[in-house]
Amino acid sequence: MVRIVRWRRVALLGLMLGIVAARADATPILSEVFYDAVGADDAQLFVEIAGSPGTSLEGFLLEGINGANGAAGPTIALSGVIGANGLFVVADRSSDGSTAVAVADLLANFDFQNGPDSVILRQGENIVDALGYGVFSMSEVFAGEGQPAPDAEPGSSLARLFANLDSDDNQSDFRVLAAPTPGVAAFALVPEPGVSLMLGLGLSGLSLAGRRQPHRSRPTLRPSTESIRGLIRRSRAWQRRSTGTTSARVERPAPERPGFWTPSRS
Ligand SMILES: [Ca+2]
Ligand SMILES: [Ca+2]
Ligand SMILES: [Ca+2]
Repeated sequence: MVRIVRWRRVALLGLMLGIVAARADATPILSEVFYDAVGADDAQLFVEIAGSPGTSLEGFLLEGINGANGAAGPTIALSGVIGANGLFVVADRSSDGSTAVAVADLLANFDFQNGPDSVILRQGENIVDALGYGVFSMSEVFAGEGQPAPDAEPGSSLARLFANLDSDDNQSDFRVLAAPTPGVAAFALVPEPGVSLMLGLGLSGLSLAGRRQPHRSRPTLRPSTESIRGLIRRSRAWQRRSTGTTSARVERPAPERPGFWTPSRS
C-alpha cells in the first residue's frame, strides 16, 4: 500500500512535468530579465527569451508596464529567429550602437525600471508571457503572472529555474541570479509523448536534467537547480531499487529515499 502511494506521487509529478514542459515549449517565453545594473544601466541590460529553435519572433513585442500607474513602455518590436540553443537575447545598446552584453541577437534602446514593475512579451495584442517583480501595494499595477518575483538587487537578474518550464507563477518560476547569464540557461528535458504516458503511469523515472549549451563548456547551475537535480538523481536510484532492476548501478548502496516520498502518518 505504501508503495502504491509513492507511485501515485511519482505519476502525478511526472504528468505535471510533462504537461508544463509541453505547454511552455509551444510559445516563446521570457527566460531572464536584467533590468538594473551596478552603476549606469546603459548598454548593460538584456532580456533573454526561450523557445523552440527556429521560431520567428516577427510580430512579438517586449514591453515594460509601469507599476506606479500601469503605463506601457518602453516597447520593443522583435525580429529574428530563436537560435539552435533555444534562446534569443535582446540587448540594450548605447547611443553609439554598441552593447556590453556578452551575447546579443538583437540590439534595441530600452531600460526597464526597478520594481515594482512588470515586463511582458506579447504577440500583437496577445500577451504570451509576463514577469512582475517587486512588492506591489494595493494601488500599484501588477502585470505579471501569479505572485510577483522578488526585486533583483543591482547587478542581479531574474531568471527561470528552467528556461522552458512555465507554471505561470513568477514567484515559483523565477529566482535571482547574482551573475546574469545572457544566452545561457538550463533546460528541462521535454518528454516524448510516449514517455509522458509512461511517466503518467508511474513506469518511468523523472526525466529532468540540465541541457548543455553546444557552444559552452557547461552552463552555470545555481544551488537551487543543483538541489533539484540531486533530488531527481536520488529518486531514480531509489526507483531502480524498488522495481528490482539488476543493473550494475543498483549494486552500489542506494542513497536515502527522498523526503517527499515518505507517506505522511496521521
Ligand atoms: Ca533599469
Ligand atoms: Ca507564463
Ligand atoms: Ca540566461
